[in-house]
Amino acid sequence: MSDKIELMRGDITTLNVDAIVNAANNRLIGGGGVDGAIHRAGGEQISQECAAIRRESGGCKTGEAVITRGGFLPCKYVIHTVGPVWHGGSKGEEALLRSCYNSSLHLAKDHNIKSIAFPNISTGVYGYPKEEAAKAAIEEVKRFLQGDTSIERVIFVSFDEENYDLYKKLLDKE
Ligand code: AR6
Repeated sequence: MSDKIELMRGDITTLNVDAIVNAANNRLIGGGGVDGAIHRAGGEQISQECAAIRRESGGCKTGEAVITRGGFLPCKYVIHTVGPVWHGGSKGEEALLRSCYNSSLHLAKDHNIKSIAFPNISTGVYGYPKEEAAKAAIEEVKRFLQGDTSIERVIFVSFDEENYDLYKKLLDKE
């Protein structure tokens, strides 16, 4: 495993890192899953900054990422990215999912972020198959880290056991 990549199981909102990534929706209005947990724990600052982005640009396109501060969360920033809804794989889902990781890491670099935690984007209500999602996520992060020395820590956070076991298997293979 790359010494910059870590895996943990648990709730991403508890992490004391520079940035956590949110699996958001296009309107940045909060929702269920990890998005709901982040908005609940982070409070008003996050929803107000999301509202400002919505007024300015309509929200966030699928595969892209925007940034807010962390409100009451222990992290400094939240990077909101919107994963693809799984439609069977022929609607560009993989490229969009890869783009979520890549856009989030670029935004992190632009904000001088050294440590960043990712949830398993799209693998909840958006229905992306977990193993394919994990492979794409790990490949994108590694590719980015190969060309970049500013980010020191990337943490994959799995909430459910199935995702955790998949990441463990894939990362241990390295
Ligand atoms: N910490 C880390 N991971 C979590 C947490 C948590 N607190 N809670 C859930 N997960 P999902 P999506 C995991 O559904 O599929 C929202 O309503 C969960 O086990 O949160 O990208 C948004 O507003 C799963 O593996 O996101 C969008 O409308 C992963 O997070 C939509 O859901 C992603 O599941 C986005 O769907």
